[in-house]
Amino acid sequence: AKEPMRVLVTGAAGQIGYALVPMIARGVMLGADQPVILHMLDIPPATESLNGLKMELVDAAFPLLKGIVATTDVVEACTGVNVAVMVGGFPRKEGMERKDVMSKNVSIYNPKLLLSRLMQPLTAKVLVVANPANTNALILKEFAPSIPEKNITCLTRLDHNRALGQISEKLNVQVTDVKNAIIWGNHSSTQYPDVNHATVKTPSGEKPVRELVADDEWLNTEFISTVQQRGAAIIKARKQSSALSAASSACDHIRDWVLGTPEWWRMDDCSGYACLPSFYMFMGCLPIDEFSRKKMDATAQELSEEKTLAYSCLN
Ligand code: NAX
Repeated sequence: AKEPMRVLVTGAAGQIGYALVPMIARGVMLGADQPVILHMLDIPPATESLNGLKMELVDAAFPLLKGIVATTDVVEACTGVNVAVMVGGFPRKEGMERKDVMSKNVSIYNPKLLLSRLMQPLTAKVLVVANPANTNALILKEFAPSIPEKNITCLTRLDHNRALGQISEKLNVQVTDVKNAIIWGNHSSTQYPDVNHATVKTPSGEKPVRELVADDEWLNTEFISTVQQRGAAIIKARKQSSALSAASSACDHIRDWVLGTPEWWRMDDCSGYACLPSFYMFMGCLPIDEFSRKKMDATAQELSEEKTLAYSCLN
């Protein structure tokens, strides 16, 4: 039998945590034959709720779940983990400025304060989910040079999956038949969902999405804004932000990273940040038209502003 893998979920007592931990315990993230030990971290005000979650996990009797660490102690939570999903953070509340949220979150993701010495060995694969996800990942990377850069990523897979979902609905095809969509830039409303290279599997072979949709106007306007604004639409409908889709996409991200995938998908490594060089290197051979370039420049500009704001909060 395989050795259990230790998976840390920070902010486990929150909404995404509640959807995510059972998925991990069922093998959705690391495979149906991979035993796991869950490390769940939250802050002291969430202690009771974290314990309630632990009780539910015990009650669910997940065969793959070999242990549970539920704690508010960062060292205990981080020790020996193989995978770290960083969901813990402060959501923006009414009356709060962007800068207030940034300064709280940046301090959480500043490993000088928290993390750098804790990930031992430093081979853990880290996925930052908490917003601003790209910037939090950048802060983590910049202040924890001992964690290999390629091991720090952030979640854009939800946006990617949203793009696949929209195309699949529009064309009435299986979502698994839609391939090679790209999300460029920030996990925010400036992101650019790009289907210029995307295809759909049909009985007569792979066909470009643009050819099948045959409606450039829809692809260049409504499709893009629907994906960009999907998070806001969910908040409006549910009065709470996306949780199950975020949790499921986090599992997709880690699963494809650990187990591999033949598909294109965006695993933000936040290196170079505003220009994401290694991502561009991989994607560098793609032709980028003027429309796309403008959209990419706008989101790169936002990332660069966020970076400046984040640094001003640290000083
Ligand atoms: P919740 O507010 O329900 O949960 C957050 C949890 O984090 C709480 O239990 C809180 O006590 C805990 N927490 C706060 N500070 C902490 C710290 N220093 N250490 C450990 N835990 C801490 O939010 P939820 O809906 O679960 O969302 C979590 C984060 O995911 C938010 O920042 C949200 O914006 C972000 N999202 C990111 C997405 C993405 O695609 N990248 C999509 C979904 C989601 O909006």
